[in-house]
Amino acid sequence: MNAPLTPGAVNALGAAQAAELRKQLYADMSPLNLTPLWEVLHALVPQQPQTPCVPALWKYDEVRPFLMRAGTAITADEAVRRVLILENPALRGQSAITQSLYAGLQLIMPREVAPSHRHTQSALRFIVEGSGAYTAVDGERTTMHPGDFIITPSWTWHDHGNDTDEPVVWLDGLDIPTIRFFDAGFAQNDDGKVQKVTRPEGTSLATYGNNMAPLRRDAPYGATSPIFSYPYARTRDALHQLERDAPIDDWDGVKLRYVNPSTGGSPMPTMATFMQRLPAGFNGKAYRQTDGAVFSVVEGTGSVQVARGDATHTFHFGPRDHFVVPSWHTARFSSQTGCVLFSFSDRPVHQALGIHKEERLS
Ligand code: GTQ
Repeated sequence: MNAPLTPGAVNALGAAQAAELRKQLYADMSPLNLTPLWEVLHALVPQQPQTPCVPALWKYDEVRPFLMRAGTAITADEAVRRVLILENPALRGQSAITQSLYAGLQLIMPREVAPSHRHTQSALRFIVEGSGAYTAVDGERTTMHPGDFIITPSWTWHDHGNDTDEPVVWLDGLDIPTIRFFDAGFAQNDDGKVQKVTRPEGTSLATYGNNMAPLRRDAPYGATSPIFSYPYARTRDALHQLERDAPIDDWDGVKLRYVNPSTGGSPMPTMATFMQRLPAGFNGKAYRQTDGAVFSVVEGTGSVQVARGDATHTFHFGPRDHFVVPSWHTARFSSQTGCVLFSFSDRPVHQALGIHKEERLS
């Protein structure tokens, strides 16, 4: 046994002796669940974001056959939600596409119903293939068309159904990993499979989607937008008009964010959503931001270079492909044909915490 050392005396020891002293300290205190900060400080407080996530691309041509096989392997009823999760290759087994976000492709076959339930997790639906399925939220049904962005607010009953003859596929974006991080998730199944329709389709859009609002009911879903569906037809018109009539941003092309009309902020408290048009011949500049983003390609083709340090991924994308640009990776878009891209991220959380950062590189 060494005699007790006075503070500073460790400086007089050789490196091997100091290392031995520390090793013994760590071993002796470990049963008390004590760990030395100085061994991990650099990793705990990195000089810049060090996400474990990697860039990844899911080509729809490759994914679709597995979705259709899932369609024969299990019913929507038995599965509750028949979804193939898009897992970040570096987060396999965690049901996450970034540290904070979940993404999956949900399939509903003709005449099927995905039964009604509700949960704390917020969900977005971005319609990828097929028209005419519906999602019902809080008594109001919304018919899905490719490119529509549809919201399921936290803790609202929702079921999905398909009365058409075609399979319908959409991208689910949820804040599942975020809610899991806070250990704040609740969920319930509804009594019936299909919730009762209490309001005609389009009521929420008519009430809140025309730059007007009711006099006495301005936030029926708290921090979440009261508009359930943001139809693609309107979004597309806006982007095309801006492409013709307004300056094109060197980084984003023409990019708009969806808003909660009650607040001007994001449609959901945990997720921001965007739609952008890259004009034909667009050759964008590189940017990076702290919020990792998930993209769904709506129309056209293009490519994106996603880089961090020496590692660069180049993804060539077309309609219905999906990809993820992780936190603090630079992204640079280009498109010969012109294209339209939907995306979502956890930006509102970064902004609420005062930690959002974006760099536009030249
Ligand atoms: O449609 O309610 O992809 O609860 C994952 C969890 C979809 C949904 C998902 C869900 C849902």
